[in-house]
Amino acid sequence: MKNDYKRILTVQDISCVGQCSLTVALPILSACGVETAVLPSAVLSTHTAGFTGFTCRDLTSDMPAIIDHWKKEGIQFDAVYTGYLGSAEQIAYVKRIFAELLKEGGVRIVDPAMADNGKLYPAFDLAFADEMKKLTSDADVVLPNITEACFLTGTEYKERYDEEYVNGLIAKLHEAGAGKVVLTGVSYDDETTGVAVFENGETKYYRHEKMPKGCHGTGDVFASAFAGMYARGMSAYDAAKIAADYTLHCIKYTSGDESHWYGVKFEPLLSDLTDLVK
Ligand code: PXL
Repeated sequence: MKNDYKRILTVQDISCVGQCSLTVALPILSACGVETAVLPSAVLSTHTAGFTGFTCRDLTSDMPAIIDHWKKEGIQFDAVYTGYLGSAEQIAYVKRIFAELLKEGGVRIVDPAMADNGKLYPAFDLAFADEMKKLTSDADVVLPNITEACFLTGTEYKERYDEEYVNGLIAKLHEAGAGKVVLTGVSYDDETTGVAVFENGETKYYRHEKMPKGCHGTGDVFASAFAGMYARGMSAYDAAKIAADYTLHCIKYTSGDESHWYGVKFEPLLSDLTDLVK
């Protein structure tokens, strides 16, 4: 019998509270119907975007023994999806995972979660962005937002831009080595936003309604839904469309609740995904 039950590994931190990284990736990937393995890169009490005084235990030194154990057990993955990573050393371990733990034909999905709104997240500097650039060059699919794409390609960040600017970012990412590019938060007007997806030599744009206010954690919701659907064998465009619709639904469901500033209420809407894969 052909084994089409896909197994994905996701490598990112656990922010214990805050609805991002692994607390989002694990349920969403599972809802996409893929067996989900996790490699936590760090444990933080909360995410770093808005909370103060958070704790952080770096788990980098556990990573080589975990990789070695999986190798010894002959454990391999159909896909590896990386999110928020904490250091150049962790990026080096991810490269090892790509080389040693992927099945033949397995896919490397990199969300270079490190920046938004023109700025790097507080924990990162330009040296880290350079290391991330090398990881995205190894990826089969890279999922940056516009800010991250700018840092990865040395392009000036712009709030307003045209298709030529977007195509330029995509071309530079592809020339640097990324197979497919899924550029998120691509917005040409005040009412709509969308995803520009480059695959098989062409770029397609999926446009949808833009909510007046963004929410923290939407990048992780999008990337996880994308990775789950892509790992199932969908095209990047179809996976991006599903992920964008789901993310928008989550933002709408969360909007108006000022007390929920730290993340999106994605849990009650997981059936959007499970219904698609039944
Ligand atoms: O959502 C990305 C993310 C993941 N993990 C941590 C973060 C952030 C964004 O700020 O701080 C720890």
